[in-house]
Amino acid sequence: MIIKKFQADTETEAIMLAKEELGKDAIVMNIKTISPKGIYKLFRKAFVEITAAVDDTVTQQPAAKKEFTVPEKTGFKLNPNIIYDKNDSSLGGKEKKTAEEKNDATAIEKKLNSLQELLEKQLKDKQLEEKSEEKKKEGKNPIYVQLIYNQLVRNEMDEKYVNQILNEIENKFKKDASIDDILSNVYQKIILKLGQPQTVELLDNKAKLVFFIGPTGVGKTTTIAKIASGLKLNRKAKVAMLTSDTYRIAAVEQLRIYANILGVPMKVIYTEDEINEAREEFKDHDVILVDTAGRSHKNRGQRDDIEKLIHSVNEEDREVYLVLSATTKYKDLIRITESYSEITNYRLIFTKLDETISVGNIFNIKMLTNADLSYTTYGQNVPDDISKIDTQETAKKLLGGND
Ligand SMILES: Nc1nc2c(ncn2[C@@H]2O[C@H](COP(=O)(O)OP(=O)(O)O)[C@@H](O)[C@H]2O)c(=O)[nH]1
Ligand SMILES: [Mg+2]
Repeated sequence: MIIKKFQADTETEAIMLAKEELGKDAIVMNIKTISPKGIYKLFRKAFVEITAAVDDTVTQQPAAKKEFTVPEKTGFKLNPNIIYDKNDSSLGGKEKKTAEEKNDATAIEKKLNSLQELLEKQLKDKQLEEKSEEKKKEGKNPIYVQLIYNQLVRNEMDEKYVNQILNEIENKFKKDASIDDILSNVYQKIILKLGQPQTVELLDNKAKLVFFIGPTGVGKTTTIAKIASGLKLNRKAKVAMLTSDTYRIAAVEQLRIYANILGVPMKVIYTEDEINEAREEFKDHDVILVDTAGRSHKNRGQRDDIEKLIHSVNEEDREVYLVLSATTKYKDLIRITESYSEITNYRLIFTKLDETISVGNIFNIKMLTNADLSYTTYGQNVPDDISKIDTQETAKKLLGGND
């Protein structure tokens, strides 16, 4: 798809320019009358800007707009990726305007603005399209697959994994497969790859040690308070808390405040020996939640401390959760997960989902680490803003719009 803007004194002239350059198949996507503002009024009169496009990749014109609409029943909402039709009068592609239309200037302006937004989206799609040229050539249902590809990449899924999924499903389809078929297949693949979430499991007659590790500020302490509350209120578990985050006084105080509110005991541990003492002290408890300091990859001592602490507890008596913020850049998430992988296995908690619309990184990091997903948090409210990750909802968000 080639999309270009043409300016001329009149609409007809602008259209002629477009046809000259893009050929007779060029379609008009948007027409705008531009009145120069401020000082430019003195030098320029109003002119017309049209946006025209021609499809240079697909030989058969994918004219049927409705083919791109996802059937209601799937519940998916694809972002608009509409191929405009020059016969669609709502696009203003007519040569002559009636007097009423001219009077209704604000309504038209509104319409054009929203078209502009769609157009910008399309331009973005075009860039994504170029990246996936190869994919397109081999695809049996190139348009549908392309559409799904664009959507997943727009939601920040790594192209590597998007290709992997699409390669897995494509071959199974005949040429006449509907977008609904393909979509539900991709949806199922995503859910399968996200896997079964795992959350805190209690032991029969022993205290389970649950460690929370991860960078500073991602929400470890807040998440511990949320989980503690859930275990206490919903599961009637006897909860205790420890913290080894002794680098900042405020961090200790923060956990102490939550412990007081929840009415659970809390202790500060400085050494490996102290964790053993605390385990002895809380041996009649069901679960001991352990807060840790955000480990700096530069600080070797800090890293060794966490490693020692975790490995002082038998694997079957412990669970380790790596807490990550969904707002962290993909590159940084890769670096963080890799550095924690050096010291332990873990499950993944994603926090701050309320602060981002893209859930692609959840999928990416799941694929990269092959760790189990567990909880997501979506706000600062303790204890409400947490739940076990809903993989169906995540898959829908990946395939759907950003709302
Ligand atoms: N918006 C949002 N903020 C969160 C969420 N979880 C934690 N926070 C906030 O992030 C900040 C750091 O949280 P904290 O638990 O101290 O992080 P820690 O350093 O990893 O222990 C605090 O202001 C929290 O209220 C969440 O799910 N959404
Ligand atoms: Mg903390």
